[in-house]
Amino acid sequence: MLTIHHLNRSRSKRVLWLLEELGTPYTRVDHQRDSLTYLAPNSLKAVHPLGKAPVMIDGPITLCESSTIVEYIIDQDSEHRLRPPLGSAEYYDYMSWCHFAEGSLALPIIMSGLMRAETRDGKQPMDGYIAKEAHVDFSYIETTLSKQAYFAGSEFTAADIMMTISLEMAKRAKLLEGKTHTLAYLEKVQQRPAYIKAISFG
Ligand SMILES: N[C@@H](CCC(=O)N[C@@H](CS)C(=O)NCC(=O)O)C(=O)O
Repeated sequence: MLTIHHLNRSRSKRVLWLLEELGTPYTRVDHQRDSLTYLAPNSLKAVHPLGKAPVMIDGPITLCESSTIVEYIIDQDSEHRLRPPLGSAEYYDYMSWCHFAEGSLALPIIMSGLMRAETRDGKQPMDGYIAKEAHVDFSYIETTLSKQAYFAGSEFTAADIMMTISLEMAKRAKLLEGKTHTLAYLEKVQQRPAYIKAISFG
């Protein structure tokens, strides 16, 4: 049975909604945001180092990222309902929108929320939020790369291509200082012939 760690007023609603649509059985564990900072409680950090919701646990598998959890749940469904057939044009539209939601769209929405908080004698100023996010995310990345060669384990995958470009931006923004494993990883993947060929195109 799947366990979903749910935080009130959060993206874990996506996962609960999907499970309800499919009628997939699950156990829900509730966590409550701090009423002042609106941050997640420490109980979520005990479940996953990012301390964010949603988190899904299924036996030995613990997953964060709502989009990954959504794919996992649909993979388990015998008819793979609510996902167009793999390889169809609709499937790639589906994938684009799933990535768009957390990739392109999240930034302007979060930035506009932060700008509003900043101009309202915010209890949680923008700098503090960004520093906290950067610390949590880059520590998580550093720990991951201290234990394994690539993001998805011992083999290079497209997840490394996705992450490398983001890490290059982070490095330019001086967010990787002191992150020795992450910097070594970057140097390693940047030596791949296909990477070198890709950057030769400008
Ligand atoms: N990209 C992640 C975002 C996870 C995330 O930021 N979750 C928020 C709730 S929507 C959270 O747990 N925030 C509490 C905190 O950062 O303390 C996903 O889609 O699951």
